[in-house]
Amino acid sequence: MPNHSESPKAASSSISLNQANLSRLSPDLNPPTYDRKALKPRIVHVGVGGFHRSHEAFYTDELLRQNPSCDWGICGVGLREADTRIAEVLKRQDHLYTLIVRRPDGKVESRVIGSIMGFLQGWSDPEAVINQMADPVTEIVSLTITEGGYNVDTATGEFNWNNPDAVHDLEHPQTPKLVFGFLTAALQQRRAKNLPAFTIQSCDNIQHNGNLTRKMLLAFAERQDPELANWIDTHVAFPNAMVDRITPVTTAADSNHLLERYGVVDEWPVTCEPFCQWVIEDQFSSERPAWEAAGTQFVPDVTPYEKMKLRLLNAGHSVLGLLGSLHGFDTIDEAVNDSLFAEYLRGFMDIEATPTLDRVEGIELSGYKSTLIERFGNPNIQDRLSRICLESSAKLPVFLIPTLRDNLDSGGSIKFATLLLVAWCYYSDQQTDLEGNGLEIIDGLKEPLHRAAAGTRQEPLSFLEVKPVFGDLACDDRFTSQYIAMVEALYETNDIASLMKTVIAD
Ligand code: CS2
Repeated sequence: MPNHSESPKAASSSISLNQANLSRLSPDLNPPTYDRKALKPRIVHVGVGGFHRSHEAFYTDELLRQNPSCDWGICGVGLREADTRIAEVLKRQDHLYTLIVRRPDGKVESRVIGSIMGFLQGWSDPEAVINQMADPVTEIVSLTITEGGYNVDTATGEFNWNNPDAVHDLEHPQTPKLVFGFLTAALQQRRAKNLPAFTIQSCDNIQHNGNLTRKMLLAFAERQDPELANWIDTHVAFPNAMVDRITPVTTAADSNHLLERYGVVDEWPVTCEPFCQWVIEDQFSSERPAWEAAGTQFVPDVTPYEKMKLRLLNAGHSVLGLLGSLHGFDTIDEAVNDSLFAEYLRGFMDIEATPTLDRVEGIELSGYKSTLIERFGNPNIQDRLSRICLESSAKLPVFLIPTLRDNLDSGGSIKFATLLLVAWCYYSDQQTDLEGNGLEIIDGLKEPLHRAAAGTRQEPLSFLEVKPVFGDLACDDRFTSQYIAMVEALYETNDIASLMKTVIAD
Protein backbone atom coordinates (compact mmCIF):
# COMPACT_ATOMS: atom_id res chain seq x y z
CA MET A 1 0.00 0.00 0.00
CA PRO A 2 1.49 3.36 -0.96
CA ASN A 3 1.98 5.80 1.91
CA HIS A 4 1.94 3.04 4.41
CA SER A 5 5.53 2.99 5.43
CA GLU A 6 4.44 5.04 8.43
CA SER A 7 2.55 2.49 10.52
CA PRO A 8 0.49 4.10 13.25
CA LYS A 9 2.59 4.49 16.35
CA ALA A 10 1.09 2.55 19.21
CA ALA A 11 0.81 4.59 22.39
CA SER A 12 1.15 2.55 25.56
CA SER A 13 -2.62 2.65 26.13
CA SER A 14 -3.56 1.86 22.53
CA ILE A 15 -5.33 -1.35 21.53
CA SER A 16 -4.18 -3.48 18.59
CA LEU A 17 -7.03 -4.57 16.38
CA ASN A 18 -7.47 -8.35 16.75
CA GLN A 19 -10.07 -10.88 17.84
CA ALA A 20 -9.04 -10.92 21.50
CA ASN A 21 -9.35 -7.15 21.76
CA LEU A 22 -12.75 -6.79 20.08
CA SER A 23 -14.59 -6.46 23.39
CA ARG A 24 -12.26 -3.61 24.41
CA LEU A 25 -13.07 -1.47 21.37
CA SER A 26 -15.22 1.64 21.51
CA PRO A 27 -18.81 0.75 20.54
CA ASP A 28 -18.50 3.59 18.00
CA LEU A 29 -16.28 1.26 15.99
CA ASN A 30 -19.22 -1.13 15.58
CA PRO A 31 -17.35 -4.41 16.02
CA PRO A 32 -18.95 -7.56 14.55
CA THR A 33 -22.08 -8.64 16.39
CA TYR A 34 -21.92 -12.25 15.16
CA ASP A 35 -19.84 -15.25 16.16
CA ARG A 36 -16.86 -15.25 13.79
CA LYS A 37 -15.83 -18.73 14.91
CA ALA A 38 -19.04 -20.10 13.41
CA LEU A 39 -18.18 -18.82 9.91
CA LYS A 40 -17.23 -21.25 7.15
CA PRO A 41 -15.05 -20.26 4.18
CA ARG A 42 -17.90 -20.67 1.69
CA ILE A 43 -16.48 -17.82 -0.42
CA VAL A 44 -12.89 -17.75 -1.67
CA HIS A 45 -12.02 -14.26 -2.86
CA VAL A 46 -9.05 -13.51 -5.10
CA GLY A 47 -7.75 -9.92 -4.85
CA VAL A 48 -8.22 -8.52 -1.34
CA GLY A 49 -7.60 -4.85 -2.16
CA GLY A 50 -9.41 -1.81 -0.80
CA PHE A 51 -12.38 -2.32 -3.13
CA HIS A 52 -13.11 -5.89 -2.02
CA ARG A 53 -12.88 -4.78 1.59
CA SER A 54 -15.30 -1.85 1.09
CA HIS A 55 -17.74 -3.84 -1.06
CA GLU A 56 -18.22 -7.64 -1.03
CA ALA A 57 -16.67 -8.06 2.44
CA PHE A 58 -18.85 -5.17 3.66
CA TYR A 59 -22.06 -6.65 2.16
CA THR A 60 -21.22 -10.03 3.69
CA ASP A 61 -20.50 -8.43 7.08
CA GLU A 62 -23.83 -6.60 6.88
CA LEU A 63 -25.64 -9.84 6.07
CA LEU A 64 -23.96 -11.59 9.03
CA ARG A 65 -25.07 -8.78 11.35
CA GLN A 66 -28.64 -9.07 10.14
CA ASN A 67 -28.75 -12.82 10.28
CA PRO A 68 -26.40 -14.14 12.95
CA SER A 69 -27.20 -17.76 12.07
CA CYS A 70 -25.74 -17.22 8.61
CA ASP A 71 -22.29 -18.81 8.18
CA TRP A 72 -20.94 -17.30 4.94
CA GLY A 73 -17.32 -16.35 5.59
CA ILE A 74 -14.63 -15.27 3.13
CA CYS A 75 -11.20 -16.78 2.67
CA GLY A 76 -9.03 -14.14 0.98
CA VAL A 77 -6.41 -15.06 -1.61
CA GLY A 78 -3.54 -13.07 -3.06
CA LEU A 79 -1.79 -14.36 -6.16
CA ARG A 80 1.16 -11.97 -6.36
CA GLU A 81 4.12 -11.41 -4.13
CA ALA A 82 3.03 -7.78 -3.95
CA ASP A 83 0.25 -9.05 -1.67
CA THR A 84 2.75 -9.97 1.05
CA ARG A 85 2.00 -6.91 3.15
CA ILE A 86 -1.79 -7.31 3.14
CA ALA A 87 -1.28 -10.99 4.03
CA GLU A 88 0.90 -10.07 7.01
CA VAL A 89 -1.35 -7.28 8.25
CA LEU A 90 -4.51 -9.35 8.01
CA LYS A 91 -2.82 -12.24 9.80
CA ARG A 92 -1.68 -9.98 12.67
CA GLN A 93 -5.21 -8.57 12.94
CA ASP A 94 -7.05 -11.93 12.76
CA HIS A 95 -8.33 -10.67 9.37
CA LEU A 96 -10.20 -7.78 10.99
CA TYR A 97 -10.00 -4.23 9.66
CA THR A 98 -11.91 -0.98 9.98
CA LEU A 99 -14.07 0.44 7.21
CA ILE A 100 -14.17 4.23 7.53
CA VAL A 101 -17.15 5.69 5.70
CA ARG A 102 -16.72 9.42 5.10
CA ARG A 103 -19.77 11.52 4.32
CA PRO A 104 -19.66 14.76 2.34
CA ASP A 105 -20.78 16.74 5.42
CA GLY A 106 -17.72 15.56 7.35
CA LYS A 107 -19.50 12.89 9.42
CA VAL A 108 -17.52 9.67 9.70
CA GLU A 109 -18.92 6.23 10.50
CA SER A 110 -16.55 3.40 11.16
CA ARG A 111 -17.15 -0.29 11.56
CA VAL A 112 -14.89 -3.22 12.13
CA ILE A 113 -15.54 -5.80 9.44
CA GLY A 114 -15.35 -9.44 10.45
CA SER A 115 -16.42 -11.36 7.35
CA ILE A 116 -12.90 -12.23 6.16
CA MET A 117 -11.69 -15.26 8.09
CA GLY A 118 -8.46 -16.34 6.41
CA PHE A 119 -5.89 -15.48 3.79
CA LEU A 120 -3.90 -17.76 1.48
CA GLN A 121 -0.80 -16.85 -0.51
CA GLY A 122 -0.96 -18.19 -4.05
CA TRP A 123 2.60 -17.11 -4.86
CA SER A 124 4.19 -19.12 -2.06
CA ASP A 125 1.64 -21.87 -1.44
CA PRO A 126 -0.39 -22.48 -4.60
CA GLU A 127 -1.46 -25.92 -3.39
CA ALA A 128 -3.28 -24.41 -0.40
CA VAL A 129 -5.22 -22.08 -2.70
CA ILE A 130 -6.16 -24.85 -5.13
CA ASN A 131 -7.22 -27.13 -2.27
CA GLN A 132 -9.30 -24.42 -0.64
CA MET A 133 -11.12 -23.70 -3.91
CA ALA A 134 -11.61 -27.43 -4.46
CA ASP A 135 -12.90 -28.04 -0.93
CA PRO A 136 -16.63 -28.86 -0.93
CA VAL A 137 -17.25 -26.02 1.55
CA THR A 138 -16.40 -23.46 -1.17
CA GLU A 139 -19.49 -22.42 -3.10
CA ILE A 140 -18.33 -19.16 -4.66
CA VAL A 141 -14.95 -18.03 -5.93
CA SER A 142 -15.15 -14.28 -6.40
CA LEU A 143 -12.61 -12.10 -8.16
CA THR A 144 -11.35 -8.54 -7.99
CA ILE A 145 -8.33 -8.86 -10.23
CA THR A 146 -8.66 -5.51 -12.11
CA GLU A 147 -9.45 -5.03 -15.78
CA GLY A 148 -5.93 -6.17 -16.74
CA GLY A 149 -6.19 -9.43 -14.74
CA TYR A 150 -8.45 -11.11 -17.31
CA ASN A 151 -5.54 -11.66 -19.68
CA VAL A 152 -7.43 -10.50 -22.74
CA ASP A 153 -5.59 -9.69 -25.94
CA THR A 154 -7.43 -6.40 -26.45
CA ALA A 155 -6.71 -6.34 -30.19
CA THR A 156 -8.59 -9.63 -30.72
CA GLY A 157 -10.70 -10.01 -27.57
CA GLU A 158 -9.26 -13.53 -27.14
CA PHE A 159 -7.11 -15.12 -24.39
CA ASN A 160 -3.62 -13.66 -24.52
CA TRP A 161 -1.26 -16.60 -25.12
CA ASN A 162 1.62 -14.16 -25.57
CA ASN A 163 1.65 -13.76 -21.80
CA PRO A 164 4.50 -16.04 -20.60
CA ASP A 165 2.58 -16.72 -17.36
CA ALA A 166 -0.22 -18.35 -19.38
CA VAL A 167 2.26 -20.72 -21.03
CA HIS A 168 3.89 -21.37 -17.65
CA ASP A 169 0.48 -22.34 -16.22
CA LEU A 170 -0.14 -24.86 -19.02
CA GLU A 171 3.20 -26.49 -18.32
CA HIS A 172 2.91 -26.33 -14.50
CA PRO A 173 -0.78 -26.86 -13.71
CA GLN A 174 -0.20 -27.36 -9.98
CA THR A 175 1.87 -24.18 -9.50
CA PRO A 176 0.00 -21.65 -11.61
CA LYS A 177 0.44 -17.88 -11.62
CA LEU A 178 -2.72 -16.59 -13.31
CA VAL A 179 -6.14 -16.92 -11.78
CA PHE A 180 -7.29 -19.14 -14.66
CA GLY A 181 -4.63 -21.72 -13.81
CA PHE A 182 -5.84 -21.84 -10.19
CA LEU A 183 -9.50 -22.09 -11.16
CA THR A 184 -8.81 -24.86 -13.69
CA ALA A 185 -6.74 -26.91 -11.24
CA ALA A 186 -9.43 -26.57 -8.54
CA LEU A 187 -12.31 -27.40 -10.88
CA GLN A 188 -10.38 -30.41 -12.16
CA GLN A 189 -10.16 -31.74 -8.58
CA ARG A 190 -13.85 -31.16 -8.03
CA ARG A 191 -14.80 -32.96 -11.21
CA ALA A 192 -12.49 -35.86 -10.39
CA LYS A 193 -14.09 -36.19 -6.94
CA ASN A 194 -17.62 -35.85 -8.30
CA LEU A 195 -18.18 -32.66 -6.35
CA PRO A 196 -20.49 -29.92 -7.61
CA ALA A 197 -18.92 -26.88 -9.28
CA PHE A 198 -18.57 -23.52 -7.54
CA THR A 199 -19.87 -20.22 -8.91
CA ILE A 200 -17.30 -17.78 -10.29
CA GLN A 201 -18.34 -14.25 -9.40
CA SER A 202 -16.41 -11.41 -11.06
CA CYS A 203 -16.44 -8.08 -9.19
CA ASP A 204 -14.46 -6.07 -11.71
CA ASN A 205 -15.46 -3.06 -13.79
CA ILE A 206 -15.92 -4.81 -17.11
CA GLN A 207 -19.02 -5.02 -19.25
CA HIS A 208 -20.38 -8.59 -18.93
CA ASN A 209 -17.67 -9.45 -16.43
CA GLY A 210 -19.11 -12.95 -15.91
CA ASN A 211 -19.24 -13.71 -19.64
CA LEU A 212 -15.66 -12.52 -20.06
CA THR A 213 -14.47 -14.65 -17.14
CA ARG A 214 -16.18 -17.67 -18.68
CA LYS A 215 -14.63 -17.01 -22.09
CA MET A 216 -11.10 -16.65 -20.71
CA LEU A 217 -11.38 -19.63 -18.36
CA LEU A 218 -12.75 -21.88 -21.10
CA ALA A 219 -9.97 -20.79 -23.49
CA PHE A 220 -7.37 -21.78 -20.91
CA ALA A 221 -9.06 -24.98 -19.74
CA GLU A 222 -9.64 -26.12 -23.33
CA ARG A 223 -5.86 -26.25 -23.91
CA GLN A 224 -5.31 -27.97 -20.59
CA ASP A 225 -8.07 -30.56 -20.84
CA PRO A 226 -10.94 -30.24 -23.38
CA GLU A 227 -13.23 -32.56 -21.40
CA LEU A 228 -12.78 -30.46 -18.30
CA ALA A 229 -13.61 -27.38 -20.38
CA ASN A 230 -16.89 -29.03 -21.40
CA TRP A 231 -17.67 -29.82 -17.77
CA ILE A 232 -16.95 -26.22 -16.75
CA ASP A 233 -19.12 -24.94 -19.56
CA THR A 234 -22.03 -27.06 -18.34
CA HIS A 235 -21.66 -26.74 -14.57
CA VAL A 236 -20.06 -23.43 -13.62
CA ALA A 237 -22.23 -20.30 -13.35
CA PHE A 238 -20.60 -16.92 -14.02
CA PRO A 239 -23.15 -14.27 -12.98
CA ASN A 240 -22.53 -10.86 -14.54
CA ALA A 241 -22.50 -8.07 -11.99
CA MET A 242 -22.22 -4.31 -11.61
CA VAL A 243 -20.18 -3.18 -8.62
CA ASP A 244 -19.89 0.35 -7.26
CA ARG A 245 -18.30 2.11 -4.31
CA ILE A 246 -15.61 4.77 -4.58
CA THR A 247 -12.67 3.57 -2.52
CA PRO A 248 -9.52 5.69 -2.52
CA VAL A 249 -6.08 4.32 -1.70
CA THR A 250 -5.65 4.09 2.11
CA THR A 251 -3.20 6.59 3.57
CA ALA A 252 -1.38 6.86 6.88
CA ALA A 253 -3.92 9.54 7.84
CA ASP A 254 -6.64 6.85 7.94
CA SER A 255 -4.75 4.73 10.47
CA ASN A 256 -3.84 7.85 12.43
CA HIS A 257 -7.50 8.88 12.59
CA LEU A 258 -8.38 5.56 14.25
CA LEU A 259 -5.48 5.80 16.64
CA GLU A 260 -6.18 9.37 17.68
CA ARG A 261 -9.94 9.06 17.90
CA TYR A 262 -10.34 5.53 19.28
CA GLY A 263 -6.88 4.53 20.47
CA VAL A 264 -6.91 1.60 18.04
CA VAL A 265 -3.98 0.41 15.96
CA ASP A 266 -5.31 -0.74 12.60
CA GLU A 267 -2.41 -1.13 10.19
CA TRP A 268 -4.54 -1.11 7.06
CA PRO A 269 -8.07 0.28 7.32
CA VAL A 270 -10.14 1.17 4.25
CA THR A 271 -11.87 4.49 3.58
CA CYS A 272 -14.85 4.79 1.25
CA GLU A 273 -17.90 6.86 0.37
CA PRO A 274 -21.36 6.10 1.82
CA PHE A 275 -22.83 5.13 -1.59
CA CYS A 276 -22.71 1.43 -2.38
CA GLN A 277 -24.30 -0.64 -5.14
CA TRP A 278 -24.09 -4.26 -6.25
CA VAL A 279 -26.39 -5.60 -8.96
CA ILE A 280 -25.97 -9.29 -9.75
CA GLU A 281 -27.58 -11.69 -12.21
CA ASP A 282 -29.24 -14.35 -10.13
CA GLN A 283 -27.49 -17.38 -11.62
CA PHE A 284 -25.39 -19.42 -9.22
CA SER A 285 -24.00 -22.93 -9.52
CA SER A 286 -25.31 -23.82 -6.05
CA GLU A 287 -26.22 -21.83 -2.96
CA ARG A 288 -25.51 -18.11 -2.56
CA PRO A 289 -25.66 -15.74 0.41
CA ALA A 290 -28.92 -13.83 0.80
CA TRP A 291 -27.00 -10.62 0.07
CA GLU A 292 -30.30 -8.91 -0.79
CA ALA A 293 -30.80 -8.55 2.98
CA ALA A 294 -27.74 -6.29 2.88
CA GLY A 295 -28.94 -4.22 -0.09
CA THR A 296 -27.70 -6.17 -3.14
CA GLN A 297 -30.08 -6.20 -6.11
CA PHE A 298 -30.55 -9.52 -7.93
CA VAL A 299 -31.81 -9.05 -11.48
CA PRO A 300 -32.29 -11.29 -14.53
CA ASP A 301 -30.10 -9.10 -16.78
CA VAL A 302 -27.46 -6.71 -15.51
CA THR A 303 -26.44 -5.32 -18.93
CA PRO A 304 -28.08 -1.87 -18.70
CA TYR A 305 -26.78 -1.31 -15.15
CA GLU A 306 -23.19 -2.16 -16.02
CA LYS A 307 -23.22 -0.09 -19.17
CA MET A 308 -24.62 2.92 -17.32
CA LYS A 309 -22.06 2.66 -14.53
CA LEU A 310 -19.02 2.04 -16.72
CA ARG A 311 -19.89 4.72 -19.27
CA LEU A 312 -20.92 7.41 -16.77
CA LEU A 313 -19.06 6.84 -13.51
CA ASN A 314 -15.87 5.15 -14.64
CA ALA A 315 -15.55 7.12 -17.88
CA GLY A 316 -16.44 10.28 -15.93
CA HIS A 317 -13.60 9.52 -13.54
CA SER A 318 -11.20 9.13 -16.47
CA VAL A 319 -12.40 12.43 -17.96
CA LEU A 320 -11.63 14.26 -14.72
CA GLY A 321 -8.52 12.16 -14.08
CA LEU A 322 -6.66 12.81 -17.31
CA LEU A 323 -7.82 16.36 -18.02
CA GLY A 324 -7.43 17.25 -14.34
CA SER A 325 -3.91 15.79 -14.16
CA LEU A 326 -2.78 17.94 -17.07
CA HIS A 327 -4.33 20.95 -15.41
CA GLY A 328 -2.43 20.27 -12.18
CA PHE A 329 -5.28 19.03 -9.95
CA ASP A 330 -4.56 16.31 -7.44
CA THR A 331 -7.95 14.87 -6.45
CA ILE A 332 -11.32 14.17 -8.06
CA ASP A 333 -13.20 16.58 -5.78
CA GLU A 334 -10.78 19.38 -6.64
CA ALA A 335 -11.43 18.77 -10.35
CA VAL A 336 -15.21 18.43 -10.19
CA ASN A 337 -15.55 21.48 -7.96
CA ASP A 338 -14.04 23.58 -10.75
CA SER A 339 -16.95 24.85 -12.85
CA LEU A 340 -15.21 24.28 -16.20
CA PHE A 341 -14.45 20.65 -15.35
CA ALA A 342 -17.95 20.09 -13.97
CA GLU A 343 -19.49 21.53 -17.13
CA TYR A 344 -17.21 19.43 -19.32
CA LEU A 345 -18.07 16.28 -17.38
CA ARG A 346 -21.79 16.96 -17.61
CA GLY A 347 -21.44 17.68 -21.35
CA PHE A 348 -19.60 14.40 -21.89
CA MET A 349 -22.22 12.49 -19.93
CA ASP A 350 -25.27 14.17 -21.51
CA ILE A 351 -24.14 14.58 -25.10
CA GLU A 352 -21.92 11.55 -25.69
CA ALA A 353 -22.48 8.83 -23.08
CA THR A 354 -26.23 9.04 -22.44
CA PRO A 355 -27.36 8.49 -26.06
CA THR A 356 -25.49 5.16 -26.06
CA LEU A 357 -27.27 3.83 -22.93
CA ASP A 358 -30.33 1.63 -22.61
CA ARG A 359 -33.23 2.34 -20.29
CA VAL A 360 -32.50 1.11 -16.78
CA GLU A 361 -35.45 -0.14 -14.78
CA GLY A 362 -36.05 2.07 -11.77
CA ILE A 363 -33.24 4.55 -12.52
CA GLU A 364 -33.78 8.07 -13.77
CA LEU A 365 -30.57 8.93 -15.63
CA SER A 366 -30.56 12.65 -15.01
CA GLY A 367 -30.74 12.08 -11.24
CA TYR A 368 -28.10 9.34 -11.48
CA LYS A 369 -25.71 11.78 -13.18
CA SER A 370 -26.37 14.54 -10.63
CA THR A 371 -25.68 12.04 -7.84
CA LEU A 372 -22.42 11.10 -9.53
CA ILE A 373 -21.31 14.72 -9.55
CA GLU A 374 -22.18 14.98 -5.83
CA ARG A 375 -20.31 11.75 -5.10
CA PHE A 376 -17.24 12.96 -6.99
CA GLY A 377 -17.42 16.23 -5.04
CA ASN A 378 -17.19 14.54 -1.61
CA PRO A 379 -14.25 16.48 -0.14
CA ASN A 380 -13.53 13.86 2.52
CA ILE A 381 -12.72 11.03 0.15
CA GLN A 382 -9.55 12.56 -1.31
CA ASP A 383 -9.59 10.21 -4.29
CA ARG A 384 -6.31 10.95 -6.07
CA LEU A 385 -6.19 11.42 -9.83
CA SER A 386 -3.11 9.18 -9.78
CA ARG A 387 -5.38 6.25 -8.74
CA ILE A 388 -7.87 7.06 -11.48
CA CYS A 389 -5.19 7.37 -14.18
CA LEU A 390 -3.29 4.21 -13.30
CA GLU A 391 -3.65 1.47 -15.89
CA SER A 392 -5.56 3.78 -18.24
CA SER A 393 -4.61 1.44 -21.08
CA ALA A 394 -6.77 -1.27 -19.50
CA LYS A 395 -9.53 1.15 -18.48
CA LEU A 396 -10.21 3.38 -21.48
CA PRO A 397 -10.91 0.48 -23.88
CA VAL A 398 -13.65 -0.56 -21.42
CA PHE A 399 -14.90 2.78 -20.06
CA LEU A 400 -14.57 5.24 -22.95
CA ILE A 401 -13.67 3.86 -26.38
CA PRO A 402 -16.92 1.85 -26.77
CA THR A 403 -18.89 5.11 -26.35
CA LEU A 404 -16.71 6.80 -28.94
CA ARG A 405 -17.22 3.90 -31.37
CA ASP A 406 -21.00 3.89 -30.84
CA ASN A 407 -21.10 7.61 -31.61
CA LEU A 408 -18.94 7.13 -34.70
CA ASP A 409 -21.42 4.51 -35.90
CA SER A 410 -24.48 6.60 -35.14
CA GLY A 411 -23.11 9.96 -36.33
CA GLY A 412 -23.25 11.29 -32.74
CA SER A 413 -20.90 13.79 -31.08
CA ILE A 414 -17.34 12.60 -30.41
CA LYS A 415 -15.56 15.82 -29.41
CA PHE A 416 -15.58 15.34 -25.61
CA ALA A 417 -14.11 11.83 -25.85
CA THR A 418 -11.65 12.82 -28.56
CA LEU A 419 -10.15 15.61 -26.45
CA LEU A 420 -9.71 13.10 -23.65
CA LEU A 421 -7.61 10.84 -25.91
CA VAL A 422 -5.61 13.90 -26.98
CA ALA A 423 -5.00 14.75 -23.31
CA TRP A 424 -3.93 11.14 -22.69
CA CYS A 425 -1.47 11.41 -25.61
CA TYR A 426 0.11 14.53 -24.09
CA TYR A 427 0.16 12.91 -20.63
CA SER A 428 1.86 9.75 -21.99
CA ASP A 429 4.31 11.77 -24.07
CA GLN A 430 5.38 14.50 -21.65
CA GLN A 431 4.65 12.64 -18.39
CA THR A 432 4.11 16.06 -16.82
CA ASP A 433 1.21 18.42 -16.33
CA LEU A 434 0.97 21.48 -18.56
CA GLU A 435 3.19 23.43 -16.18
CA GLY A 436 5.92 20.82 -16.53
CA ASN A 437 5.46 19.19 -13.10
CA GLY A 438 6.23 15.45 -13.28
CA LEU A 439 3.36 12.94 -13.15
CA GLU A 440 3.92 9.40 -11.95
CA ILE A 441 2.54 7.07 -14.60
CA ILE A 442 1.70 3.51 -13.65
CA ASP A 443 0.56 1.50 -16.65
CA GLY A 444 1.45 -1.91 -18.06
CA LEU A 445 1.75 -0.23 -21.48
CA LYS A 446 3.61 2.87 -20.19
CA GLU A 447 6.59 2.40 -22.52
CA PRO A 448 4.72 1.63 -25.77
CA LEU A 449 2.29 4.47 -25.03
CA HIS A 450 5.18 6.86 -24.37
CA ARG A 451 7.04 5.82 -27.54
CA ALA A 452 3.94 6.21 -29.69
CA ALA A 453 2.94 9.53 -28.11
CA ALA A 454 6.48 10.92 -28.45
CA GLY A 455 6.12 10.77 -32.26
CA THR A 456 3.12 13.14 -32.23
CA ARG A 457 4.97 16.27 -33.39
CA GLN A 458 6.20 14.45 -36.51
CA GLU A 459 3.04 12.42 -37.11
CA PRO A 460 -0.06 13.65 -35.26
CA LEU A 461 -1.73 10.22 -35.29
CA SER A 462 1.25 8.29 -33.97
CA PHE A 463 -0.25 7.72 -30.48
CA LEU A 464 -3.09 5.75 -32.09
CA GLU A 465 -0.60 3.15 -33.31
CA VAL A 466 -0.95 1.35 -29.96
CA LYS A 467 -3.35 -1.14 -31.53
CA PRO A 468 -4.19 -3.16 -28.39
CA VAL A 469 -5.80 0.03 -27.06
CA PHE A 470 -7.12 1.85 -30.12
CA GLY A 471 -7.70 -1.00 -32.59
CA ASP A 472 -8.54 0.56 -35.95
CA LEU A 473 -9.75 3.96 -34.66
CA ALA A 474 -7.08 5.67 -36.78
CA CYS A 475 -8.95 4.51 -39.91
CA ASP A 476 -12.01 6.65 -39.16
CA ASP A 477 -11.72 9.98 -40.96
CA ARG A 478 -14.28 11.85 -38.88
CA PHE A 479 -12.40 10.88 -35.71
CA THR A 480 -8.91 11.54 -37.06
CA SER A 481 -9.75 14.99 -38.40
CA GLN A 482 -11.02 16.10 -34.97
CA TYR A 483 -8.13 14.37 -33.22
CA ILE A 484 -5.48 16.01 -35.40
CA ALA A 485 -6.98 19.49 -34.97
CA MET A 486 -7.08 19.07 -31.18
CA VAL A 487 -3.64 17.50 -30.85
CA GLU A 488 -2.09 20.30 -32.89
CA ALA A 489 -3.86 22.94 -30.80
CA LEU A 490 -2.81 21.37 -27.49
CA TYR A 491 0.83 20.94 -28.50
CA GLU A 492 0.94 24.49 -29.78
CA THR A 493 -0.83 26.28 -26.93
CA ASN A 494 -0.33 23.99 -23.92
CA ASP A 495 -3.76 25.21 -22.88
CA ILE A 496 -6.24 22.44 -22.05
CA ALA A 497 -8.78 24.81 -20.49
CA SER A 498 -9.28 26.74 -23.76
CA LEU A 499 -9.73 23.50 -25.67
CA MET A 500 -12.28 22.31 -23.13
CA LYS A 501 -14.16 25.59 -23.47
CA THR A 502 -14.17 25.24 -27.26
CA VAL A 503 -15.57 21.71 -27.03
CA ILE A 504 -18.31 22.87 -24.66
CA ALA A 505 -19.19 25.92 -26.78
CA ASP A 506 -19.13 24.23 -30.20
C1 CS2 B 1 -12.35 4.21 -10.96
C2 CS2 B 1 -13.01 3.09 -10.18
O1 CS2 B 1 -10.45 2.85 -11.23
C3 CS2 B 1 -11.09 3.79 -11.68
O2 CS2 B 1 -10.75 4.41 -12.65
O3 CS2 B 1 -13.26 4.76 -11.86
O4 CS2 B 1 -12.11 2.47 -9.31
C4 CS2 B 1 -14.24 3.60 -9.42
O5 CS2 B 1 -13.85 4.41 -8.35
C5 CS2 B 1 -15.08 2.46 -8.92
O6 CS2 B 1 -15.45 1.66 -10.00
C6 CS2 B 1 -16.31 3.00 -8.19
O7 CS2 B 1 -17.23 2.00 -8.07
